[in-house]
Amino acid sequence: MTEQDGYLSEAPAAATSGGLASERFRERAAASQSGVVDVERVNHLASRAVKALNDIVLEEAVSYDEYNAFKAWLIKVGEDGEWPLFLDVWLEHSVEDVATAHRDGSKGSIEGPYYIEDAPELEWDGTIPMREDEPGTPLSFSGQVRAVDGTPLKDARVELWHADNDGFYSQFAPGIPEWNLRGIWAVNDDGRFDIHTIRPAPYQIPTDGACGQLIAAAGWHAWRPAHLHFKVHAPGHELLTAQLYFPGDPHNEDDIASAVKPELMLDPKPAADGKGEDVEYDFVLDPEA
Ligand code: MBD
Ligand code: FE
Repeated sequence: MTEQDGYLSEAPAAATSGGLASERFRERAAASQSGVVDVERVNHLASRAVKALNDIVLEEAVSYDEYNAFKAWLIKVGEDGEWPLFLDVWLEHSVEDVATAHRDGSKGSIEGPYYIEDAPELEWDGTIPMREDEPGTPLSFSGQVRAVDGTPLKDARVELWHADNDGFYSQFAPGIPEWNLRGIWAVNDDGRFDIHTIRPAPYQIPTDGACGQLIAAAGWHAWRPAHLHFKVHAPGHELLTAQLYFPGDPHNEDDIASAVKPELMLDPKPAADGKGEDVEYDFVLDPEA
């Protein structure tokens, strides 16, 4: 990764977006107590993690100065509430690969730190909640939800959330209406959806917190390419969590979160009515095990 000039003059404050992601995660974790308690498994994974770090210290001859800088940085990640951001940017992509390796249906991608449950439910061809003067290119996103055998899934629901034209997410940046650019659509009897929104901007992870400090210190860049986030649900089928991307984005090849896959690239066309862009994409869901 290399240093790059930003598109944005201002970045969201770590104190808001990173910290809020920690609060939201705590709320959801409390609701869904999955609890990893198998002693053998914890022993195995924790031992490997500790060994991996010790190996780095020994192989790289890490100094006390470096060790103390690492310690100070870890403390700051917690203070800034940036553990969800750090983990979702640098680790979740591997967890997602493992979780979905068995699938025959559509490729997925990471959820990231900015998903919120229970977004407004919209009519089947409805427009996502947005401000009256919402900046950005209009985008019509249509397609079909199917099973791997090709059957349309008429009970599917498509959830969409994404950043605005300045790269900010509602509920994680100040001054944006609560459910802006977040919605849930039921498909029609043919499994089809017809969603109206705007094109999101590329996203720069907060530069003023611990994650930004690491990025600057390592000479990396802080960018994710512009993306739409989805969760596609249908009874009896595995939940698909995905992100879709736009061709030509300067960061499709070096996403800081390593979450781009060739199957997730959209192909938008100028809209038939001359206003913005139209794009088609189908989601194929695997049956529940
Ligand atoms: C995002 O918007 C995102 O999708 C991920 C994965 C990480 C940080 C910000
Ligand atoms: Fe995102």
